[in-house]
Amino acid sequence: MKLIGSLASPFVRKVRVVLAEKKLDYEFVLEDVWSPATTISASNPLGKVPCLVMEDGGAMFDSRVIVEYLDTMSPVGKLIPSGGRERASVKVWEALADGVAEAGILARLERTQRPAERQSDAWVQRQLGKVSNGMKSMAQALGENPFCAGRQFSLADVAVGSALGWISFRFPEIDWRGEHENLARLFDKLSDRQSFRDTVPVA
Ligand SMILES: N[C@@H](CCC(=O)N[C@@H](CS)C(=O)NCC(=O)O)C(=O)O
Repeated sequence: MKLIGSLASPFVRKVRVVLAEKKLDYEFVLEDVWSPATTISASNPLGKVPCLVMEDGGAMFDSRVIVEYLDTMSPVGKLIPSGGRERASVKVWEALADGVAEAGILARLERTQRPAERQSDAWVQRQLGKVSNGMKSMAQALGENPFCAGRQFSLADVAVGSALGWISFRFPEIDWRGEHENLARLFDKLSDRQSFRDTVPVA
């Protein structure tokens, strides 16, 4: 199978970490979705990465669907509990982490993709407020637990690590490490894993 993605996207990173943790083989195809020459819409009509292209040519998106599928492909390193509250909890963590990254992306796009005179500072602040609230909520829910969803490494940690890594990469001025020491400890622990080391965001 083939993963179409970029080296900066937190959603692509989430999928790459899952592939590595589950020891699944794949070809990584880099795509610049912002280039006029991009062919991403041939695989994903929404024009976004990540997109997984399977052996039969079928394409799958978005990252939440892809990681759920990948977790069923091998019993190695199960990342999503099979049902009940445990499963829902991991999925809520993922939604929260993805939401933080999405809000950060919207704030950044406002600053990087629109002419200065048409940028809305109110919009940027609204999105950055979601980033800040989202991280506060993560820190509260994590408390002194070793991992996000209980005692075991799961997709919740993959999603949180990918989102926090992206925020540090694109918004180094946001001092989330100083505000939330428990999140910083978790992030440092996750960053030691080979799957995270191999996927540090690159511009
Ligand atoms: N909800 C999607 C979000 C994917 C996404 O926003 N990807 C960005 C890169 S970080 C993208 O491809 N953006 C291109 C665009 O919005 O046109 C997922 O989880 O896969």
